[in-house]
Amino acid sequence: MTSQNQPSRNSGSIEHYDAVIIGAGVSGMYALHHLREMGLSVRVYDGASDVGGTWWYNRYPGARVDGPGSPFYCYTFTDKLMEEWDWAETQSAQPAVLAYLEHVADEFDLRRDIQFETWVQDARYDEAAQRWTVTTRTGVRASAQYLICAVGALSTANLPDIPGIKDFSGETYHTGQWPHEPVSFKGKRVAVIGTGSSGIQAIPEIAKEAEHVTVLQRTAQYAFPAGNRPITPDDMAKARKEFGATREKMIAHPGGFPVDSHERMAMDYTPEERRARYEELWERGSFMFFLNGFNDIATSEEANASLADFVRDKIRGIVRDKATAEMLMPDHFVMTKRPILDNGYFETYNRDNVTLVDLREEPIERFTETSVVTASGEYPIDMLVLATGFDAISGSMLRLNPKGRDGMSLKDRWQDRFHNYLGMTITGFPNLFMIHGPGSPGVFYNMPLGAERQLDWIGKCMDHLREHGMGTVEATTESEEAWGNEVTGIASFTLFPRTDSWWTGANIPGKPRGFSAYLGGSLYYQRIADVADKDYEGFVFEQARHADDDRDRIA
Ligand code: N01
Repeated sequence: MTSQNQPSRNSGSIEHYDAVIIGAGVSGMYALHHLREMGLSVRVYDGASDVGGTWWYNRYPGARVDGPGSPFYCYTFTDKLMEEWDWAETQSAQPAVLAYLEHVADEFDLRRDIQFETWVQDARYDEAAQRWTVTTRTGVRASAQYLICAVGALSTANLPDIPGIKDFSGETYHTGQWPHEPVSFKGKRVAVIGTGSSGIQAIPEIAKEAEHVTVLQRTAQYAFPAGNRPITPDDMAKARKEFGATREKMIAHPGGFPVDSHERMAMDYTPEERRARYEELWERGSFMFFLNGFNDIATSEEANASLADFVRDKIRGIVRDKATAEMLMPDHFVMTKRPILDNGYFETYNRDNVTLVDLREEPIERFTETSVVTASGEYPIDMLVLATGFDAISGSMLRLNPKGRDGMSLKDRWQDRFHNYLGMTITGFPNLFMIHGPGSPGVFYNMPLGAERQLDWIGKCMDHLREHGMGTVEATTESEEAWGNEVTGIASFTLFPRTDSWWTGANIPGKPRGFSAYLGGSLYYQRIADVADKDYEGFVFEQARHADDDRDRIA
């Protein structure tokens, strides 16, 4: 392996590295740091002009962390960051998260190995060389033994194909591709499509400024009070002091959060006791509703109904107009679409300048230059905000569409199912590792911590190859098959697969439907550690065929 301080060799038009990383978001940044610390030469490519990934792109009004919150939406690999960074709110706003990530990049001098504004348009495996070659849109070519795809679980925008949408002449923005220049809603009639987390965060903010907001809702949603709170200097001092113990708690928790586990089941309590607990959690707000409520909400229809009824009553209590409140009633199992936290979303419908349109009653027929036309009417608008989500989990890998052995494309490999082993590797794609890919806990786990843990495993696997003189590691089809069955088997014990959501791929027309996240929580990390302990059970290795110095000739 080349040392991190040694410049990469450039033979004509191709650069050589030990590892190429695609993506400079939370995962790609840690990947770079970790692999560099191991002594590898590393190059990162990212289409954005700076670090941050999802936090660089999602700048829409109201965007903020909604998980259990800062100071825990952060890296844990060093105490240093915790010691020197002050968080101001429990659910940091997007600019604060981005500032933190920029600080991390400064602190670890990450940018010197990242090439920004560089879109990787091709990645293909060269069997003779046992290496990956990536080509960027600007014509840069690089070869590497390892390809780390830190391409983001929620980064390929879902742009709806609605007749006439391209003819609309007003401003159009997708929340996940929000402009860097300020967007003014003042005096404008704004239509918003989408009431997932992004729409529900953005709508109250847009409504404060716009002349009128028309919300085009396809699926009514449950949303819970965000309960965002300031973090005082005393809170920060305490968090710093306890960070070691907090980290241990995060590792022990099924979702990677610093919360005590519990065994409470909703159906063990009387309806009155359940309601009292829900009230208490509603008052407090935050993701604690799910982490500290009852454990059977996602598995028992009855338990689920008890919470769904509670939230529907809350919506009726908040929204004054009865007809609007009824349109806002969700009818799917609560929590089986990604839970949403809101900052005054339902209250927004009490404003005079907000109209809700139920697309199940009046579907969108088309856009004109100046309006959106539904089955029952025409709504003149000046601006369209698409909060329509993402081709999630597998979408960014498919957009990259790497070509593995025999030139096989990932699109072909994944035509009917997102075949993978341990959520990180794919048969036919040796030495390619995905972070937060299908088959991993991904979005069901504290994502910065999940990325650290996956990358630590990947680093050890790379060490194993080096120590044994191996050139490649690759999953077997049998291990992929068994892993796929394990993932769907765990999901089948829950209500999750029974609702259409981006978790099941149902939001993207034509996408194979299947629940692709590993729902076993922290058990996943035990599983991948066991595989490593058993000499990487389920993988095959090839001897290294070339010494480092042969690469120039081969490429
Ligand atoms: O996307 P979504 P999102 N016509 O897919 C609707 C994370 N996140 O960007 O439900 C009409 O959830 C679609 O309707 P339906 C978080 O994990 C985190 O909001 O498919 N409507 C839905 O209402 C989140 O879950 C934060 O029927 C159409 C909406 O658009 C994930 O990102 C903040 C449509 C899409 O909702 C994605 O959230 C924000 C069409 N053709 C997001 N197509 C944090 O706070 C789609 N819709 C950390």
